[in-house]
Amino acid sequence: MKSDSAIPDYHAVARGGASKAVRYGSANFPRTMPLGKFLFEYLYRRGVRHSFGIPGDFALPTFSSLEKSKIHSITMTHEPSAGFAADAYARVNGIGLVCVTYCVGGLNVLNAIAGAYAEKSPVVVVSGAPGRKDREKDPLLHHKVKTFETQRRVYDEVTVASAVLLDEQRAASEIVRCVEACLRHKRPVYIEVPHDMADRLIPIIGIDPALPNKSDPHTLEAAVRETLALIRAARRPVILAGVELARHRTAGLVLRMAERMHIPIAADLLSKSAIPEHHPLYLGVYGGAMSSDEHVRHYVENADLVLMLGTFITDMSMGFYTAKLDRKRTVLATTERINIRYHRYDLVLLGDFLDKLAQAKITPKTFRHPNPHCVPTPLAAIERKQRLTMKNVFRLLSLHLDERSCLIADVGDSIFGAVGVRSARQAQFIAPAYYMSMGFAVPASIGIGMASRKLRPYVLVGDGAFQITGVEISTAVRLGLNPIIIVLNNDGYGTMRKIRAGGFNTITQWNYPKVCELIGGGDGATVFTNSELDDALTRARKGTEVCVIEAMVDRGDTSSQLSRIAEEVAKRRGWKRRESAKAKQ
Ligand SMILES: Cc1ncc(C[n+]2csc(CCOP(=O)(O)OP(=O)(O)O)c2C)c(N)n1
Ligand SMILES: [Mg+2]
Repeated sequence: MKSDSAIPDYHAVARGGASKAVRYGSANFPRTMPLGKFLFEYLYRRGVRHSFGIPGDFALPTFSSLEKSKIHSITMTHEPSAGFAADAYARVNGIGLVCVTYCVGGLNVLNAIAGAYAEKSPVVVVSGAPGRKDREKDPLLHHKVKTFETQRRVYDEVTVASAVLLDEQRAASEIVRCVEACLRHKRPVYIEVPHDMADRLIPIIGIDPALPNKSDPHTLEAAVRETLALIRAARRPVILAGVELARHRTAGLVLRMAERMHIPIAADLLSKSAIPEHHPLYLGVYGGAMSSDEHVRHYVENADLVLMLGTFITDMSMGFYTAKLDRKRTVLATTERINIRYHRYDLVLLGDFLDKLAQAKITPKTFRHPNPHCVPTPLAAIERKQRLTMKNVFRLLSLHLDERSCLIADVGDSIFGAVGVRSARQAQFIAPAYYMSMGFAVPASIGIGMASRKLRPYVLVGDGAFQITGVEISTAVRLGLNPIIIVLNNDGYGTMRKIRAGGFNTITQWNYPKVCELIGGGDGATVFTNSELDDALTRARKGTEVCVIEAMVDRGDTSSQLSRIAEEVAKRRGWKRRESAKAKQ
């Protein structure tokens, strides 16, 4: 592919966030430091600039150290929101931080950290805790659940490393071990700071991080040779670019490989936007019945070789098992292993494997894009006054997003419909697309806003999910952030209703735009027609404050992706849809 200054810099997008050069190692620190000071100085050097959380008595000394550090501490309204904000921040920034108090705070944020674990987002959880002295006679202290170890043991299930800093001699090396594990595995870690330890002087010793792992050269060579032979023999190969490419910042390598070999690329729900969506080789989102369109589904399922690079195979991203991918024509390369057809190679690092593939010489394939003009068309005059539909919400958004936008989708039709959002100019996309925890999107917009002031967050959130964490916009107002929040009001739990109708899908109707009055900031509006949404989005984009746009859609109206998936889930679970009969519930 020719380089031309008029061609957008796809590689800059695929590289993701800037990698920060940091200097660390014992040599760069004084010989002793207060524990809290070292903790936040080390996190700062490893890229953390913001922390999200809520203090508590056991955490006050830790919060004082945080406040004195170069890290900006942001107090949120609720710990789950702090977790979602830190998760989204980590996805853009490369590492995130949550600071909370013992159990009431730590266990409150647990669900968000579980989501970060499931979707590989590198978040460090720092929790205050009862002091070393407090623990001596095992008293019943407030916030304690079962034993003083309870919170740490719970966290062991959702982290790749944990430490309780009760020993001055080992504190520095424990901090380094946890933070490095977070960065290496791109998964959360847990660091507990007893309140009487935060100000203690600790020796700064033994903190040189371990050397990075290396691939076994012979295994690497064999895996690459076999993959290249398959690529040479294939007439219609396709790349399924997975989320690990975004997390490990290796999408650029895959893009280079695709361009040299002329192989088209599809993403999945979790990795959407890891590969620039306006690239000429990009097909769309693949996910069986949930694919962004029939062209991409057809192309991937009829390919004679599917290179799944950094892909998580989940029920969600594979469209509830509607994906048709045959192992005998797939290569699945992840940070855990390389699977080629029916066998696997261990001891090969994904980055090394992709690097070798990107350098290989292969005669470019012939490829004709099946759907080159897939960007939605603007509203026709006749459509402007028509009532808003889910389909048109996603269509209008596609027309408004640009390279400075980050679309954040919450769980529900927001996420399913967003599969089909396709902007002519590359917008970023973030969603809890595997763990699927409601309430992610509004707080995530605060994380994104702090991670990059250049990105304007567009939040798509259902009325149900908004009721979980929507008031967090008060933090956005306080920080001077400007997310555009579209509340999709379909009168309750639309996704659930599609699968099984029942009174349990009913929620209280709020007057959503009025939330701005309650909070004392932001601009609220309700829209009923296509043109009203179009105009509200234009106004919001020109403005500089938080906007809450309540988009009224008919109950029962859904995106085509959700209709197909709901049908599939109900069928598999043997449920009959009684939606029309119980439409009033
Ligand atoms: C924290 C959490 N609780 C419950 C669920 C189950 N759930 C999935 S979608 C959904 C309804 C979402 O309603 P809404 O936000 O209004 O979006 P809609 O489905 O109407 O588009 C529920 C309850 C979940 N995924 N996460
Ligand atoms: Mg709803």
